[in-house]
Formats: sequence, structure tokens, C-alpha cells
Amino acid sequence: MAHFEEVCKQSDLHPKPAGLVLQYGTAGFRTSANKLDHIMFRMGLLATLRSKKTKATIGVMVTASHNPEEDNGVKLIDPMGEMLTSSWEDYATQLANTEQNELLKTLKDIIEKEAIDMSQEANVYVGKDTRRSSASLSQAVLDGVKALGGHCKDYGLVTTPQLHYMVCCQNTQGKYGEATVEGYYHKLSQAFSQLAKNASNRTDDQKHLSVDGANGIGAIKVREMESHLRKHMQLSVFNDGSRGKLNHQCGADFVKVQQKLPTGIKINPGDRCCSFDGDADRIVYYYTDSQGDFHLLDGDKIATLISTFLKELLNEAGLDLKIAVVQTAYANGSSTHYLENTMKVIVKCTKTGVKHLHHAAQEFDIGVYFEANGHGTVLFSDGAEEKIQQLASDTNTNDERKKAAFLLQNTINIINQTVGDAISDMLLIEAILAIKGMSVQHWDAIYSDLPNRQLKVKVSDRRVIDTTDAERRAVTPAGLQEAIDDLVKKYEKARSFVRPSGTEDVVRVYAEADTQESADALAHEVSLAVYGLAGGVGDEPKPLH
Ligand code: NG1
Ligand code: ZN
Repeated sequence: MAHFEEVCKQSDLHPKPAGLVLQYGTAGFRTSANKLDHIMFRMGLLATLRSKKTKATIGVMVTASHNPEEDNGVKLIDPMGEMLTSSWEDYATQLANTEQNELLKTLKDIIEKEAIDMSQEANVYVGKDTRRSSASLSQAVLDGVKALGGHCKDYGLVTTPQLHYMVCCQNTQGKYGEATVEGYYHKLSQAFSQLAKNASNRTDDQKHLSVDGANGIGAIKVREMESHLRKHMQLSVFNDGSRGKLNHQCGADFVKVQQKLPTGIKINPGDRCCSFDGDADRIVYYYTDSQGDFHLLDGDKIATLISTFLKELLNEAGLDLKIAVVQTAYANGSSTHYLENTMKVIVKCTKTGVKHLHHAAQEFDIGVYFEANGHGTVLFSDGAEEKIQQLASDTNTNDERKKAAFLLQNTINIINQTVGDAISDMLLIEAILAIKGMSVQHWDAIYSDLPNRQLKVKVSDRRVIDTTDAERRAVTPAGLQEAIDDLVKKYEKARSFVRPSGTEDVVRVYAEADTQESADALAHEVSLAVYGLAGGVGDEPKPLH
């Protein structure tokens, strides 16, 4: 019982502001850093219980990803490196919102409901991003783990996907790789050099990539990795955190939503560039042309490039494996059309939020999933991995099939299957472009995006909007979907939907149409409908032009 006394004592050092209510959403807890100390302590407690329950190592990552520097957040990582299972998300919310004097009771309720053996050992891995608040907040997580008698390993500054990788390595007894940052660099860079061997002679220009590190952890980590890649890649890292502010006018979210270059990057027309987000689990590519026009290659273009590559390799290897691409409603209509009609792969649409995509991708032999914002990865089923390994080691296979199997094998190794990973995705994309001898312009030309626009509307309670059909249609408030349908009819090749954000107190509006003017006008008109029918607050949305 000594642990419970310690929990009470320590909890007094991490008190909950009375009345504060927060919810464990699609991205864990995320809000202003100054509201999170008690949440961190309590997530340390919860991670310890989860570890006892699963008899495995659990991860806790302190980050608010692409949010402003002033915010922070926390996410728990389950044993195979995946997101925390939904039933425990409810415990996280309960524990977070319990007032100070009820904490022990709530904790004991969870222990009882889950029949947790408190004598079981617990292990928790903790990581943090570069935010100023992350140091003390991750200390609060460690305090929580220790209060319940758990063991912790503090990885310090790591990207979100690196911590997911560590957890998976640990719980697979090293089968997935070595649970160190060095082990991560080693695994990925080995696979990259194996793949890069298959590229015909590339010039230094072709090996060059400009990286916008969003002034965050990704910049630090890609620099650390650079020495492992030197022969095959030349990186110029911008927004490395030495001067600019985290995610401010830079990073993957800024580039995707604003559809323009980040500040702080110096490039020439035609140069291949990419941006990470603040915790390096998202990546988007882009370039400017000789007219100075900006071209974005987002998660949809990345999914197309990767799935085309994999499909070609499967054909060459003569392997009959089912490959699918999983997207959300934010996927550009042109990408879905191309994937379904030209590439003829299965396309699935799920609700926004990585865990939905991840689960859907697990249903196939090979599931490529990407959110348009650049978060994504590829999942290989155990059966698919086995078939690929068998073929690669089969002495009777002819050279062409063997080469394809070898490429597939190294593709598996370069991918972080636990979660979207900017560094791993970057290496895979660079390898594919090198092997195919493809420029960023050729890649971009595979299909043309429909012009689109994303807007936000502030309403008094965003929960009044309920959606269906993978968030593509609004069920409530009454009349909203009809209004959207009428507006969409006014434009060519148009589509629009609205949904309450899971990470910000806003309603998101998405529109696409045949021209940018039409997409902008439609997004504005739909914003007005949301404002009028869903309880808009503040000024009425203004037209973009
Ligand atoms: P919300 O705020 O629920 O739209 C955003 C992203 C998601 C996902 C989460 C978690 C968009 C439109 N939404 O969610 O795709 O990445 O953040 O970080 O990009
Ligand atoms: Zn992120």
C-alpha cells in the first residue's frame, strides 16, 4: 500500500486546477502547456498501470506536434508501438479530470476494473520534444511512474516516431531493431544504402534535399543521422531551431495549409524540398518552378508514389499480395480517382485520426496509409513479410524476382511500421525517386491535384456537428448538409465537408473544385453556413479575396 501513500504525496506536488476538464482525443491531451502538469503526472500513473496490465513496456511522449510552441501535450504508446487502445483513452480522460481528493479512488477503480496485479513489474519509456515546457512536463511523467513503483527510461529529446520504435523494439525482444537512437539510425540507414545501390549513377544535385525542420526535434535528429547517409544523400537543413520559433511560419502543417514555402528556407527553382512537423511524424514535399509557382506534394502524392513502387515490385516478384491505400476525407479527389481508376488499387476512406487509418491498413497484406497532411506509413502483415523473406532467400528464384524481393525486404526495413515517421518516410521517398530515376517534377506530374481550401470556423460548441460516412456528411445540425449540398452544386468538380476538429476548438471546413477561385469561394460559403447554422461566434467569416 506504500505506493498509494507515495501517489498522494507526489500528487500534491502536481495539483489539478479545480474544475479544469480535458479530454484524451485523437492526439492524446493537447492544450496550453501551463495546464498540463497534473495531466503529465497522472499519465505517468496510467502508463504504469497499462504496463502492469499488458506485462510490457509502455511509452509516454510529451509533445504538441505542429501546435504553437506555447502548447504541449501527451500521448501513450501501446506495446507494439501503436496508439493507446480506445478503452484506455476513457481511463486517461477520467484520471485527468478527477479532482485532487478523488484521485486515489479513480486510480483504484481502474485497477479493480482491469484486475491489475499490482505486484507485476512496470516499465515506461519517456520522450519529449524541444518545447521549453517539455523538460518539466516530462519530469512530471517520470514522477508519476516512480510514485507507483514503475521503472522508467528517459530517452530525453526524441521524435515521436523514434519513441514508438523504441517501445516496439523492446517488446519484440530486439526483433524489430535495437531500442536505442543509434539502433534506429543503423536500421534505417542500412536499408537505405541497400536500396540506393539499385539507383543508377546519381549526380550530387540529384542526391540533394532541402529539409525544413520546423525549428523542432526533427531538425536535430536528421542532422544526427546525416553522417550515416553521407554517401547517398546530401542534406541542407533549414529551420533547425538555432534561431526561429517552433512551427512558426514553417513546418509541414504550415506548408500544407498555407500552400506556400516556409520562411527561413533558401532554395532555387526546381530544388526538391521537404518539411517536417514539430515532432517529426509528418512530412510533405514541394518545389517551386521557373515561374516561381509553388508545387506541393502532400500525403496523397506520397501514398501514390509508394503504392505504385510497391505494386510494381510485387508484380516483378510474382507475389500475389493484396495492397490497399487508406485515406481520409481530406484526400484530394484527384488522388482517389488516380488510385482507383489508373492504378486499380483498393482505396478505403476512414475517419480523421491516425489510429483509424492504422486499423484499416491492418486489414490488408500491405496497407499504405497517409493523411493528406503527410502523416502516414506502410503496414505489412506477418504473412506478407514471411512470403517476401522466403522469396528473397529462395535459391531457385530467378534474378529478376529475387531482386524485387530484395528491394521489398529493404523497403520493409526502412519503414517505421509503428506510426508515421518523417525521417523514415523521407528516406523511402528518396530511395524510390533514386531507383526510378524520377525527379520531383515527374513525381508531381503523376496526377494534378484539384485546387482546394481548408478553413476554420469558431462556434460556441463544436459538438453540435455530428458526421457520418467517414466524416463526409453532416448529420446535425439540421439543414447544414442540405446547405452544403446546394452550395457544392454551384461549382464544377466540387466537393465539401465539415467536421469538428479533435485537436482545436474549431470546426474545419474543406472544399475542392476545378479552380482555386471556386474552391476558395465554396469554402467561404460553407463557412458561412456553419457560422449561421452551428452557432458561430465572433466575426462572420470573411471572403478570401
Ligand atoms: P483535427 O484537429 O481533428 O482535424 C488534426 C489533423 C489530423 C490528425 C490530428 C492529430 C487535419 C485536417 N487534421 O486533427 O489529420 O493529424 O490533427 O495530429 O490535418
Ligand atoms: Zn506531429
